[in-house]
Amino acid sequence: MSTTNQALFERAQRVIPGGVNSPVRAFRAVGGTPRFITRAEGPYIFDAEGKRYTDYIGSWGPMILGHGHPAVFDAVQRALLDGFSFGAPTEREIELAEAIIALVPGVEQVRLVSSGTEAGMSALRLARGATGRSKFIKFEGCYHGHADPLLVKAGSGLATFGFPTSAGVPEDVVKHTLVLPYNDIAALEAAFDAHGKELACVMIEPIAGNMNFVRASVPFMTRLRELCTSHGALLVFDEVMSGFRVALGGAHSVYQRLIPGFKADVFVFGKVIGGGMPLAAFGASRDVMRHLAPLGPVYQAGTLSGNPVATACGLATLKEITKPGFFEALGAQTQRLVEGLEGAARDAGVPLVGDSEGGMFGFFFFNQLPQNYATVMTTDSARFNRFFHAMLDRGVYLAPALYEAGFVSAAHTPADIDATVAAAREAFAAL
Ligand code: KE4
Repeated sequence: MSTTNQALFERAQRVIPGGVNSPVRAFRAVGGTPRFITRAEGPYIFDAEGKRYTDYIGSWGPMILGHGHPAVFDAVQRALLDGFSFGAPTEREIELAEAIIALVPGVEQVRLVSSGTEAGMSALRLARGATGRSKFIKFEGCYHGHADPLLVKAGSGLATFGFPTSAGVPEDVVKHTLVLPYNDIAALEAAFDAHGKELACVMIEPIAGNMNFVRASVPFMTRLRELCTSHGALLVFDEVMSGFRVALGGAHSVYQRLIPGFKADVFVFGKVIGGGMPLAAFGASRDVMRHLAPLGPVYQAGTLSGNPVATACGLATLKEITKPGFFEALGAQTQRLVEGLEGAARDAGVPLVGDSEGGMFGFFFFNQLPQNYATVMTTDSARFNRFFHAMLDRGVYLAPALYEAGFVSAAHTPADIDATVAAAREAFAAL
């Protein structure tokens, strides 16, 4: 039955709130009708009207290999033949935990879960249980999933609605959550002066993809590490988006190169680690992880945690991205895209700046790279929305919100990148 995106959207809205199972998909920030995707292949996705788009969302990060990678498909198919879910330990969970530990210095043990929200929520509970403290710091513009204590000035989704917090989150659940401006050393020092010994942790997106693309500055990250160490607070790296995406060792490896001896304490992973299947993880030293049930008093559990099919998908994905040269090639393509967009904008007299690391990128209709959420939200959203639709009309699927990051996969060829830049040239001319 051939049908249109609009017809599907109307039907969906009758039975699913907003017609979507995750708010950002509803195109509320950019307007217009969401595309209902029927299938995907390599760097492309196809909508209900048979239109092809070059995909720069990649399921919001997981599809780093592109869609339908044969080795991943085979691994998932084989896993399915052995069973969908057992609710019992499997060797593959050990293999995935070992693979993560091998790639992330500082992680000695891992717990697998089913979503980034679950991983972030559990990492916070673990940090609180391990330190016996309740307060923690997060940063405006960073999003760590939708667990109540973390839904305070979240940077993803809520940023559009402008709600400082989500409805339904009782005041006393967020009273321990301190929200600071990103990259603001003075605010950080003041918060530690006031609450240092009460802080269980500081949770941060080291390269923030939920306010498009903002890097923690080296001085800020250096000071953050010092303050956490001197006050006994755990430094929690939320690498759900940046992990195995900006580099094989995630943003952590980027900051280890920039800051000698740098190490975070707790890590949160998702997206790429599941290869498109529901799988996420959190990890830390053995000394921190020993607080988790069944060893310790911090409870955490999950029916589908470490699911055998999802772990097969994640392992097959990891196997591909650890191949020599993978990130060099991916980084070069992503850089080519950003430089192409900047060049097209410059030739059209449109202020646009971009940045990228590995397979993750961002760009702003602005004259310099924002260093925090407040600045990101002053960038030209009307122009972004017009650009978004001009590109969508030309078969390029960018993130439908100016505060979201973009993703390039290994399946994107130089020709795909050049075609995207050509579409941008047309879009700028049309704007
Ligand atoms: P999930 O529960 O959506 O798997 O992960 C939550 C999460 C945690 N931490 C970071 C840094 C994240 O980026 C996310 C989820 N990212 C959003 C994109 N901005 C997912 C897309 C969506 O909400 O639909």
